[in-house]
Amino acid sequence: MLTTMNVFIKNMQELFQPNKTYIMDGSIEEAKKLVSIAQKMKINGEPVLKKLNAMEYPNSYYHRSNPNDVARTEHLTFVCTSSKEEAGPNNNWMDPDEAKKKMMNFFKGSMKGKTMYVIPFIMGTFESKYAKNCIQITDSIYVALSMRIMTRIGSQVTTRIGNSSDFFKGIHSIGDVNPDRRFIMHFPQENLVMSFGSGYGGNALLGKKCYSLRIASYLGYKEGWLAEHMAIIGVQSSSGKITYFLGAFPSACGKTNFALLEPVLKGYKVWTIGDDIAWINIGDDGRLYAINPETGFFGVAPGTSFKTNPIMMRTLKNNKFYPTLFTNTAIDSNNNPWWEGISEKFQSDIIDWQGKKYNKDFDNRPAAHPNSRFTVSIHNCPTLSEMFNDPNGVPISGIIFGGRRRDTVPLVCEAKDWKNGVFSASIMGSETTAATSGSIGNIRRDPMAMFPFCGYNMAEYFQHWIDIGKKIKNPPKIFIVNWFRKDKYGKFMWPGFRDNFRVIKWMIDRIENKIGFKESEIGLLPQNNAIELDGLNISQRIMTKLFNVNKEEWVQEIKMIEEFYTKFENKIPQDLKNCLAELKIKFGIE
Ligand code: SAT
Ligand code: MN
Repeated sequence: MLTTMNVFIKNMQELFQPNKTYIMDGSIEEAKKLVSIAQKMKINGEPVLKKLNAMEYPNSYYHRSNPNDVARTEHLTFVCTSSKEEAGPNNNWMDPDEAKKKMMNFFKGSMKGKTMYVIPFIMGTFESKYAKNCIQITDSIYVALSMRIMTRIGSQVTTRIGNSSDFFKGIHSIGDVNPDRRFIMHFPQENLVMSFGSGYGGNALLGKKCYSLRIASYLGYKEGWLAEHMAIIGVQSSSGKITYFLGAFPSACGKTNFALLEPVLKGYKVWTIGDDIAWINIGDDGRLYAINPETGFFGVAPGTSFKTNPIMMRTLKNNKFYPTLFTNTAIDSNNNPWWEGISEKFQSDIIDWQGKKYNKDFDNRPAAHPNSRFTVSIHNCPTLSEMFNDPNGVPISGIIFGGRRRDTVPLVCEAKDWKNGVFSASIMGSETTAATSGSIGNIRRDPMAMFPFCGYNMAEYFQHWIDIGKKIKNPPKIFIVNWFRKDKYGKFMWPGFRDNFRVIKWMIDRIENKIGFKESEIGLLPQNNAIELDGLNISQRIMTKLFNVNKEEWVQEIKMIEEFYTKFENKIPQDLKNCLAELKIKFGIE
C-alpha cells in the first residue's frame, strides 16, 4: 500500500510531468551534489550558482535572480478560506476552488524537462511536540538548497508522517518567472500552499512566511498558540542569569541585528535563538515558551558590516555549514560579495547585481539590490544559544514590538499590562521598506509586524492575543520601541545598533522590578537618567526629544488608528476599543 506521502508525490508527478523526481535526504553529500549541478546549470546564460572567494567566504555561492523577482509580492499573495470574512480585510482573498483552478493551469506540465525536488522537512526539532511535519515540492534547485539551510530536512520526517495525512503541503514551481503569472495561494483550512512564478525567499521557501507564519498563525488560533514574526534572544547578565526576549519588527527593520546584538554595556552577552519566526506556546508551568522553527538566517545584506553587525559578518565568514548563498548582491574584483555599507572604503571594479560594471560616480543606483540577501545556517553563528535545539523552547520575560517611525513613537515605552500591550502592538505603524515590492517610506499599519503574514482575520487574531494573556501566569512585560526617530534635519537621533542594548538593559531592570517609571498618555516611560548612557555622546536635549509624546502627532496617529480599526467593521475586540477610547480621552479627543 502506498503511504499518503507517496500518493502525494505520485499526484505531483502526474500534475507537473517532470523528467526526474528527486527526494532530498538533507545530507552533506547531497548538498555538494546539488551545488555542483547548480554551478553547471545555466538560466538565461547565467550559472545558477557561482563560487565566491573561498579564502574570505568559505562554502559560499552567488546567485542572481530574475530582475523582476527580488522581493515578496503582497498583491499577488492570497489567503483562500471558504469565506472572505475568515481571511479578513488584512488579506487578499480568493475562493479556494477558483484559486486551485488557476494554479492547476499554471502547474500542468510546468516541470517538463526538469527535476522535481521533493523536500521532506520539519519546522522545529524532531523531538519537539511543537514541531510540524512538512513537504515541499519545487523545480528550483536554488530553492531546494535554500530550504536545506533554513529548515531541517530528512527521512525522519517521512517516518513521522507515516500514513497520516496531517502534514503541510507546499507546492512550488518557478515557471517562467513572469509577474503576470505569479501567485502565492494559501489554503489554511487544508494545510496547503501553492506558489507559482517566483523563486524569491518569502514567495518560494514555503517553510518560511507561507507556512510558519500564515498557515501556522491559523493553526495557532485553532490550537491555542501563537506563530509570530519575531526574533528570540537570551540576555545574559554578569551574574549568569539569562532573560529571554521576543522582538517583533517589520521586514528590513533590524530584527536580524537585534538577534545578533553585541551589547555595548560590559558584563552582558546576547545569545541568539532566532531572527525571524517564533512559535509561542503555553508551557506546563503556565508561562510562555518560544521556539525558532527555522535553522537559518535569510537576512538583508546592504548595511551589514563589521561595524553594524560584527556577529553576522563572522557568521557569513564561518565555514561550518554548507553552503551559504548570496543573492542579488554585487561582486568585487576579488570575487567577494559586495553591498552598500559593507565597508567604509569604496572598491572599484564592482559588478552590480544585474551583472553590469558599476561606476559609483555615474551610476545613480545602488550596486547591490536594496533587498539583496544572504541565506546562511544559524549553526555558523558564534552566539547561537545552547537552548536553540531545546524541544520546549525558552521561557519569555519580555516582548518587544518596534516599528520604523521618523516621529510620534518614543524610543521605548512599556505597556501597563498585557491588554494594553496587545493594544499598543495592534496599532503599530511602520514605514515601508525594500523587503516588499512597492513604494518605500510610507507609513502603514503593521500590527505586531504581522500585517502581511497573518493567515486569518486580524481582528480575531487580536482577540486570540488577548485570550492567550488570560491563560498565562505572570505574563511577560510588553515594550514598544522605535530606534528610528529623526530630528528636523532628517538625521537619526538615536545611534541604534549596539547602543540599542542600553534600552534592553532598562527593560531587564523593569522586569526585575529594580526601577520605577514615568507615566505618560501612551504608557510607562523611563525616569530621567534611567537609561545607562555611559560612553555615549548624546545630549540631554536629544534624550528628551527621543521621549517626547507630541499631542499633535498623536491626534494624527489616532485618526490613522481609527481608520485602520474601521476596516475590520465591528470585529475589533471590545478590550481594544476601550483602550482606544481611553487613549482619546488622554489626548482630549472627543
Ligand atoms: O522574503 S521574506 O519574507 O523571507 C523576508 C522578509 O521580507 O521578511
Ligand atoms: Mn521577516
